[in-house]
Amino acid sequence: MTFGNFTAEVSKWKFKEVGTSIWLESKPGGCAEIYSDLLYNKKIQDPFLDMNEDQVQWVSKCQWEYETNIEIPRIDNKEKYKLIFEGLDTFATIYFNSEEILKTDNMFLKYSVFVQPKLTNTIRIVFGSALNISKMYEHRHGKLKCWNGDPSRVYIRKAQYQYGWDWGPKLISCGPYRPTYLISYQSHINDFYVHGDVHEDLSIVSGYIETDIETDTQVVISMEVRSPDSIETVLHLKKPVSGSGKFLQEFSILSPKLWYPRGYGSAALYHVTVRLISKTGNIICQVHKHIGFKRIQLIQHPFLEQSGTSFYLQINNIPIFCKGSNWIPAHSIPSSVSKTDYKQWLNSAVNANHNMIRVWGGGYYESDFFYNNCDRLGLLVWQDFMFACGQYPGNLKYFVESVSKEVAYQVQRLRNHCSISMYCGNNEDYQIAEAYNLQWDKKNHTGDYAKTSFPARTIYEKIIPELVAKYHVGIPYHPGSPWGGEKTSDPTVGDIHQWNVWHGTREKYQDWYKLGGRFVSEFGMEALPSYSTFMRCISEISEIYPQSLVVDFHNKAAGFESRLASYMFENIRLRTMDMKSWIYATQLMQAECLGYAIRSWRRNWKGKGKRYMGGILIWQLNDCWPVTSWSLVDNFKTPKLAFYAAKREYRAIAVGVQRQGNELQVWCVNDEGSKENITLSLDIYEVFSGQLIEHYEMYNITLEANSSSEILSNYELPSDGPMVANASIIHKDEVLANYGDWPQPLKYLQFCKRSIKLEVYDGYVVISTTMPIKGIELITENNLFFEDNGMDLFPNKEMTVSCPELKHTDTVTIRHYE
Ligand code: BMA
Repeated sequence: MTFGNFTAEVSKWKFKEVGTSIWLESKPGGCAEIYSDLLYNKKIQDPFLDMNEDQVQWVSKCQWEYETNIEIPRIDNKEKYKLIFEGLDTFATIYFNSEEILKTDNMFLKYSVFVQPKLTNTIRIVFGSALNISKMYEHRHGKLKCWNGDPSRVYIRKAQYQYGWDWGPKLISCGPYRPTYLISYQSHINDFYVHGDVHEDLSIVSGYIETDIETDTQVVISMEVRSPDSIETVLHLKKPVSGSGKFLQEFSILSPKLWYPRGYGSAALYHVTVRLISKTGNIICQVHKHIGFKRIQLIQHPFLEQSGTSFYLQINNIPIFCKGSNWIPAHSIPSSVSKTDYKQWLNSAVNANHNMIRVWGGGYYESDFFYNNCDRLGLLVWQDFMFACGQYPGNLKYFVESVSKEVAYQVQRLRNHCSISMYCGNNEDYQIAEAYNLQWDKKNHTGDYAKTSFPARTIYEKIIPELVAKYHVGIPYHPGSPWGGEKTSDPTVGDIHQWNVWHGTREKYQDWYKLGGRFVSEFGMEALPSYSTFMRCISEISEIYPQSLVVDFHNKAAGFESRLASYMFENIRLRTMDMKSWIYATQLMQAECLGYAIRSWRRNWKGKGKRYMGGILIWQLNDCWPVTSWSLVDNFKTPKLAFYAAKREYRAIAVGVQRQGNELQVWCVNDEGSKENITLSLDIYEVFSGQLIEHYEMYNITLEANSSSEILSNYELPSDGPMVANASIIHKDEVLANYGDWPQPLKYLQFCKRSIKLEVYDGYVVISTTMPIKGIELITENNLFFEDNGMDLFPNKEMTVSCPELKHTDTVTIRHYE
């Protein structure tokens, strides 16, 4: 917030195609993009509806211009006037009162220009066609390798997913997509940064506040740090200054309240305010930030009993098992994502027991609002730089210069966010190098790879790490995702993307336990979104069936028919192929698949010196349009059943069961402190009849702190028919964790008729059964959110499922696997 000076923000643009004469009003709000503006004016059909995406491709081939007037309250010759663009997508020529003042070519940069305004001013921006320009570069420099989208995309610094992805439409937009404003000042705080080093015994944080100011006169900088609970003023200092520059103020805080990721403590944030104060004591300018302090290490040490090295984060001396998913842009048109949307999306990550989210490299650097919320929620952010699945032209001067500015700017912005916990050079560009045999000499560490066919190594191995080390000291940097070891697929070093389920060799998901790595930063399975989502994106009801043209159009994954079909046919009994049953079946399959992976991989978090796996990130949390994809939650924020599977498996305490032939192994993962006097209760039921065959209890179990504990290694199942095992971890009558392990594949199971008792109340339902039931889905007509869904239910384990908006008069229907 600024005082004294003024800020005039653009709230409304008008726009037209270059060369035409009719101006149209932009969507109100000040952040504008061509697709949303044309849609707002009903000049195009909704690209998310039916197959309209194909009809709107002409838009990206045109040039567009945006114009607005900006009024200012006064002109004072003593003041400076600066026009600021938080984000321009991408090739913009900007005119201020008819004079050209700036040309841009990078969507990820903030631009500012000093101007001499009048009381009323015109800003006009002409946007070139990014598609035509990237094609022009490609024509000039040659076609480069890539997966997903038009390969010319790698030549320009624009959100790559807009060129089309295996979950997203091709909508190559343009426009002033982030805020534009004019500020005036005599003295001004451009920014400040708080750097804090936490001592290894956590007893003190010491560092500095670096304030970047501009001033012609003598002013006083005041720096105030208040404790996270706002009660205590930890620091309040004033310092006179008489010129522009960066001012450093050292500080230290004894017994600091540190920032912890979710599940490990509170995400404590100090309140830091920097002010400029005039000679007369007036506040001229003030900037406020919420700052957290953490000690972070990426632990990569060798093991005694396994090859390779660990790969996990240690925060405030606590080893953290990262549980989360990958974040893609929440909309094909970035400015369409509202603050409410961001909050809801991040809350869904929290609701699914995430402690980490990976901002994937094919989108854009998110707004501060996104990261502020991650800071507040204690969500660790794995931040990719914006390169994905491509051979980038790291040998071209214009490209390297633009990237260097972008990285320097973004790191200096992001370093204010305590949630940032890992920087990563790119997404899968090293895999591209492997797939296309690009020249990648692993012994060459000169930092100059411009003459090889993999010139972007200079960016990932020299430019970015140097800038991260300069501006955000102490945050781990990883050159790529995946990266490490002899090959990017090496499961013993660094992270891997495990796509041999779905893509690759199409392994069975029951074999996930063989497919882990030190950190799996991507793996996934597709499922259809909900029926209501199809109702909203397909206008002809006759097109809403599993194999229809339009349903298929809303799936962009290569070979999805055979991949989805093979996992379905391997696992799930299909009694009918009507749309609702197909949706349920694909969602159940996805939920089973992801549940298997998380359960078996968390088992490898084995305690000191044996942290064989340090994290799991599901591909992907969200969608950018209505589509069948790997997401947990669809574009209209309706969770799929896999959302709940992730939520259950990511709980702080979770029990796992693995079958080896006729024997069961049982373990329990525990992210909390150690727990004693734990009981394991095992109920074995015959699947068809649902009859209880055996009950077994084991007492006095200790769950080790922050690790998995093996409980049973060879419990023999009765051999007369398929059996389902229900394992519960109990402490003094409280069930801490519960899981049902069914014979695989599920398609061979037969059941006698099941019944579920359902009671509906305001805000919750109670369900119970006399026989084990798989995959219960609770549904209301208006899609209300249940806190759990798609769950298994066992006799004598009545479940209360909260559903805050439910009324006792609502109709709740139930579907389950049979
Ligand atoms: C990964 C991602 C994306 C892609 C996904 C699904 O490798 O990095 O590029 O969308 O797989 O194929």
